[in-house]
Amino acid sequence: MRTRVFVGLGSNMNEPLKQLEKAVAAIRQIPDTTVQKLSGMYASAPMGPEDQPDYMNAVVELQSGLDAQVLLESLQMIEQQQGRCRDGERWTQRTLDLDILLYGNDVIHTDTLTIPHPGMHQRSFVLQPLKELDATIVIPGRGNINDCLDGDLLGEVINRLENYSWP
Ligand code: ROI
Repeated sequence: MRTRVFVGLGSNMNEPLKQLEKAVAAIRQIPDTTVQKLSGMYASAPMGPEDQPDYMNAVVELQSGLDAQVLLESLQMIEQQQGRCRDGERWTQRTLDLDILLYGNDVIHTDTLTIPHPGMHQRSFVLQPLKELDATIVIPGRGNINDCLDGDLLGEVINRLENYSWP
């Protein structure tokens, strides 16, 4: 059985756009997993400390037969391959961030994984690209995506790169 999964991508170091493109190429290699759709590419001001470069953000839709924890480990391996170090401070710049946003309609709380991704319902750099993929999404525990977008967003400015197309 395969599950519909949405993964958020973010980068603000070492050519962020290339980092996201490389990450999607790597995600395509994850076993028992296919990329169904890619959102547009978004430039966004940093949420959190402002003394860091702007981000590139996007969302990918997958079908995966992997369970959420195994998928998480595959994504963390890709983060590491692209030079992410996790020992630094929270909410600072990063070469690559891959977050499982939604895993079917599952609600998961373990030591390593919280799904839906905490905070996603308030981040326009997640909600806007997600809405492009499916405007009818319901975030378990948070409601309809449009209601989230009309709600209490943590106000970063985001900008869709209208001329961008994925390689
Ligand atoms: N801000 C933006 N705009 N995009 C991100 O992907 C992002 N990721 C983060 C923090 C530092 C919270 N801020 C971000 O982890």
